Amino acid sequence: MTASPAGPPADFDPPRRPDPATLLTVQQHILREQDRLPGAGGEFAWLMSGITLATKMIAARVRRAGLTDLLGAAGNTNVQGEEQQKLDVYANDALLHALSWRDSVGFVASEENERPVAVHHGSPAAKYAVVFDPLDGSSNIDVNVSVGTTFSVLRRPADGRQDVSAWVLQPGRVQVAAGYVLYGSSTMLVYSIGNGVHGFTLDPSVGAYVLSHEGIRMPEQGRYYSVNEAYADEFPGPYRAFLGHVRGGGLGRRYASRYIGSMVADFHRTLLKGGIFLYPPTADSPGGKLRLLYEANPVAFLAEQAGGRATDGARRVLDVEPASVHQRTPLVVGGRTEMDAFERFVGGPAAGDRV
Ligand code: AHM
Ligand code: MG
Repeated sequence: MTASPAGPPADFDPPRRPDPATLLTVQQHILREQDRLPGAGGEFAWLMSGITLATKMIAARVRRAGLTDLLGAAGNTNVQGEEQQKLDVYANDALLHALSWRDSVGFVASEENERPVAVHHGSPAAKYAVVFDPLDGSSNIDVNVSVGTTFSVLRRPADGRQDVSAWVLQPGRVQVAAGYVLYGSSTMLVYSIGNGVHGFTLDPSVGAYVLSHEGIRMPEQGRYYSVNEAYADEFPGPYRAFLGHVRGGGLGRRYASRYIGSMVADFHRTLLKGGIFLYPPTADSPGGKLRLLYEANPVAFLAEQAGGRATDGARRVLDVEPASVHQRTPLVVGGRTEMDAFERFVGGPAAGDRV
């Protein structure tokens, strides 16, 4: 028993400090990290728990996709004119549902909804907008290849404006948090609130995302380049010249190509192993295919936080001022060596503008 300084011995044990060697869940990590965000209280962690809950629901469905009646098209087309998969619909509903319980969420915008959805917009408690692609790479579902969810959290406009444009159409550099969940051979959540990039692996036996990759740094040079080379004849000349330079050994080593066709999976490899991922302008998509707000911006934020860079071929992705919710952009993202070389061929932010 512990002796109390002024009286009889205490009838309780001293506090038990958490053992740093024990498991750290993403919720504990967010609670620890959110102190860095000005004005964020418990509601930010509660918002993020909506994303972790919904993505665990999505992961459970993805894991059982071949066992249920969920494979194949739902018979609808989304705003991009693409066929919606049933899992797209489920994933979108899961995120919308989970976030609609969070008072701090004013608006959500999703790849699967033509217009942003007002959640608690108008309430003084509403501090954030959340934009997401609920199931990226969904054409890969039927063949059991990795897919992902991407998300970005934006703060409500500082000037008090209440129009949806002011809430949602903000440049990526002001993202409060961004991340993705990769439904791969394991399910991983990777996120940043501007203090490095941290990865958590879903332990299905306990249903928690557990810290597995703290402080991820993108290698300065990798061994892979990642692009849909079937479209190479349509790429602008400087892109083709850059790829020829890489193949020809111009970066001082032999590169291999890797292309999954799920941006989250291709980016995840680039983040961990280095190299470069490109979705250039093509004849079909002269402005690029990927979406700025909920695909390119989260990935660009994570890349910069991990020591890499991201450009649209002319500008830093995070500096692009969005004009519409589903705006597309070319995207080139990678480690320092590859991005330096890319920018010598294609252009990009001047060195002084880089973060
Ligand atoms: P989606 O949002 O309709 O799933 O499309 C985005 C996906 C990305 O995950 C991937 O990088 C790209 O489309 C692949 O496109 P392509 O088949 O033209 O190479
Ligand atoms: Mg997508």
